[in-house]
Amino acid sequence: MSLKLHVFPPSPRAFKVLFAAHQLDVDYELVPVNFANGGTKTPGFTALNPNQRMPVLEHDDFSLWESNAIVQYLASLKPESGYLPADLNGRMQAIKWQFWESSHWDPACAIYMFENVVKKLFSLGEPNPAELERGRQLFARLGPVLDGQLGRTACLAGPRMTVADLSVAPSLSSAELAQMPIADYPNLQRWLAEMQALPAWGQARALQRPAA
Ligand SMILES: N[C@@H](CCC(=O)N[C@@H](CS)C(=O)NCC(=O)O)C(=O)O
Repeated sequence: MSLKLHVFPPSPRAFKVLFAAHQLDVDYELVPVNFANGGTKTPGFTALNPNQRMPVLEHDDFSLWESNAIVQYLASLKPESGYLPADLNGRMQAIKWQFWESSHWDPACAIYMFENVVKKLFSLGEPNPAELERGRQLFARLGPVLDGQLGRTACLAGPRMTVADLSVAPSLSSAELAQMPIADYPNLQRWLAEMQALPAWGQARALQRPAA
């Protein structure tokens, strides 16, 4: 198999590319990389991504880092899916949400993940209340943006699923565990339930938490 995804499956950023690969029906080989054991710091991995971060895609002699770029690449392999819309306006609406995810949504969700999940997992001490408050403030600003959009359209960039949904929903793949405050957002919850009902979500979930 020539397409490889180098991932640490428990991470939401790994979940994102795994969910995308399954939803788009792209064949891949999962190459586990554990950053907790220095797996992203080896010379081989550093040659693939000088940032020493996963996920990384390798396809024959091509490699790519940044999870949202990987999602776009996977969608480009399946143009008939329409997940990266052919029309310029539709495509830019979808890509806009990927930029929003990288710039705003992922950093806010990552605070909850780190404080409430990662610290426990790696015995890094108690959650920091000041950090959780920073997360709460960011989430209070971003939640209404997402919820408002999902009140207007079935999917994030319109009536059909696109790379926007593939990129934004995975930050919520451990929402309960991370105690993210999603209760007040009914449209977000409706959309998340729809994403969770997809077989691809279940397949990525099985890789994220094999024992769950
Ligand atoms: N913006 C990047 C973020 C990637 C990232 O931060 N990956 C983390 C794990 S979730 C990582 O590999 N960290 C390893 C380290 O910091 O040593 C993306 O979306 O791909």
